[in-house]
Amino acid sequence: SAATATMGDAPDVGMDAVQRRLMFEDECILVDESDNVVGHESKYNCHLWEKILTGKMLHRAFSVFLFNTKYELLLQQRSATKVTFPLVWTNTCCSHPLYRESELILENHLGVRNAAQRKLLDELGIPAEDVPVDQFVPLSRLLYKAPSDGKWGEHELDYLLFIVRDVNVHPNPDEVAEAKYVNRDQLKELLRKADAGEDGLKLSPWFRLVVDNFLFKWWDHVEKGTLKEVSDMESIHKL
Ligand code: DMA
Ligand code: MN
Repeated sequence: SAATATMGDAPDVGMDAVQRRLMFEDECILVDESDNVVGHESKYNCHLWEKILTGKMLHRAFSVFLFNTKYELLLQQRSATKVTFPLVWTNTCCSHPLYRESELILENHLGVRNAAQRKLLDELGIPAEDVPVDQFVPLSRLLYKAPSDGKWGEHELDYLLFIVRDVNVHPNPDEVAEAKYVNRDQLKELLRKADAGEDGLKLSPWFRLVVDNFLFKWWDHVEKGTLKEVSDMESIHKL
C-alpha cells in the first residue's frame, strides 16, 4: 500500500535532497577483486551496509590528492549533509567513476581521470582547465571496506590519483564544509588531534589508510618531481 511504501522510506526522510538525487542518479561500476567490471548498481545500493555484507557491492572509486606548487596538500571536510562520513576530514576529493562510456575507459586509466576532473569541479569548483586529465599521476589501487554508521558504508577498489598544480578553489557547500592546504607538520598535527579525539576531529577511513601506508613516502616524490617512479598500477593493495 502507499502507506507501507511511505513507512519503508521513513529512514531516508532526513536525507538531504541534493545527496538523495546523487544516490539514485549516480550509477557506480561494480568490479571483482581484480578490478574487472562485473556490472553496475546505484550509488544508493552500493553504500547500504546490509548489501555490502553480501559481498556483491564492491565498486570502483578514486581519491585525488592535489598539491600546490609549495607542496602543500589540499584537504576537505565533508559537508554535514553527506550521507556517508559527514563532517570527516579527508583528501582533496573522492568519488566514483560512473557507468558511462567516458568513465569506463581503461586505457591510461582515462575513465577514472575523467571522473576526477568532473568531481573536482563539482565539489571544489576547480575549473577543468586547472586540472588537465593528463596531469593526474595514478599511483596505486587499494581495496578496503569501512562502515560509516549503522546503515551506510563503503566497499571500494580505490584509485589513488596525485596531481601537483596551483588551482582556483571555490568549494561547493553541498559537498564541502571547509577546504584547506596543509604541509606535513600541519597534517601530523591533525593526525595527532584525531587520535586524541581533540576538537571532535575525525578523518575518513580511506584517508587514514593512505596516510598510514603511503602518503609521507610519496610526498617526498611530490617534492622531487619523481612521482612516476613510484607509480604501481599492477598491484591492488588489500588493506
Ligand atoms: C567515495 O567518495 C569515494 C571514496 C574513495 C570514499 P564520496 O562518498 O565522497 O562520493 P561522492 O562524492 O560521489 O558522494
Ligand atoms: Mn563508494
